[in-house]
Amino acid sequence: MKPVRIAVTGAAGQISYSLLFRIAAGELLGPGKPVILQLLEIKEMAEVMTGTVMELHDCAFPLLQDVVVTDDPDVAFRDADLVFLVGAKPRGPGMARKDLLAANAGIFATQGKALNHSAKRDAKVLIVGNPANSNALIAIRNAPDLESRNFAAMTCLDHNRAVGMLARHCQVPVTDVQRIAIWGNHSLTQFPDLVHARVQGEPALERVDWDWYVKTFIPAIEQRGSEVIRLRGRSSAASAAHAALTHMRHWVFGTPPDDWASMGVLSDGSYGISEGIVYSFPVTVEEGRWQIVSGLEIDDFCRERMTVTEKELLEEREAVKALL
Ligand code: NAX
Repeated sequence: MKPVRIAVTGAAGQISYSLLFRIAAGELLGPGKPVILQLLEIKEMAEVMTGTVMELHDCAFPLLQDVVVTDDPDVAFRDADLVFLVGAKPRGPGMARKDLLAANAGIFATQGKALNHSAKRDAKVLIVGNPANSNALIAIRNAPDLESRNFAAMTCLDHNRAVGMLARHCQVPVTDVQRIAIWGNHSLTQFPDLVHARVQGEPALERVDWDWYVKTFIPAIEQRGSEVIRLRGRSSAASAAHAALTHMRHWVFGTPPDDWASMGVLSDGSYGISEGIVYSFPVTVEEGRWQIVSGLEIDDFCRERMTVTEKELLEEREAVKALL
């Protein structure tokens, strides 16, 4: 069977250390699909990469047909079917989000160009590296020959965090929670929406106290990433890798019936959100194509929060406009 070519950037980093092994084990595409990993890293990480590839070989994964390691984005993305853009510069001490944006913008412009040149025309590209939404926008704008709908920023980790927290609060299995939505930016301004969510088929807000939702749940989800850093001393890695797998599985195989995923996609003006920013919406996926969930009623409470995060994304776009 023809192998699927999967490119991963930042392959020596901590998210990739979990992601690569799960892909090679068949957890992304299932047991029948051989894969070739095409791994991009900067030169300085060559030794770490060699060690990581030794470990991949030492697993003797039956599905892993080949591993390519390179510091050239064109080689990493050549004929790629699925692409995980994980690699980015981390936020340094005292570094503002704006500085992080500037530091990473160049990387995603270069990689967008290389994708345009080398990847399969229908490659699905998931942007994980932060600031993920604006990095996705930069990649889209630098890959004019690829459809913008083939790029998405990852807000699945925020979504999964919200599902987990709501399920624990209601003391139900996570499978009983549906239709959570993350709106906007993968940042502190994101809006985790329970207004449209369901628990065991009933509106979630009939199962939880409004005060708990507004004063505990929303801030906890928004700040979950920082809390993990505070406690672990490093940012979320295994949960981020799991979210990347989940996002890509939804994209390839579809979302479960009656449920949604959250994906950062190029806004088409849905729900009055400005066009031309990468904004997280609730989506459903069928036959490899996502669609923004339509027809949701947006009350003043939701609108206010959706606008705050939209405004932040517009500011980020302004900050990187030279690269768009
Ligand atoms: P690490 O710092 O462990 O790894 C990043 C790797 O990227 C490093 O090995 C670095 O050498 C490599 N890299 C840097 N520039 C590169 C380039 N031009 N080409 C290829 N590789 C390059 O970070 P890790 O914890 O793995 O996180 C990766 C990214 O994911 C970060 O930007 C992080 O902020 C972001 N996250 C995004 C999340 C999301 O939900 N969207 C959640 C988790 C995570 O915080």
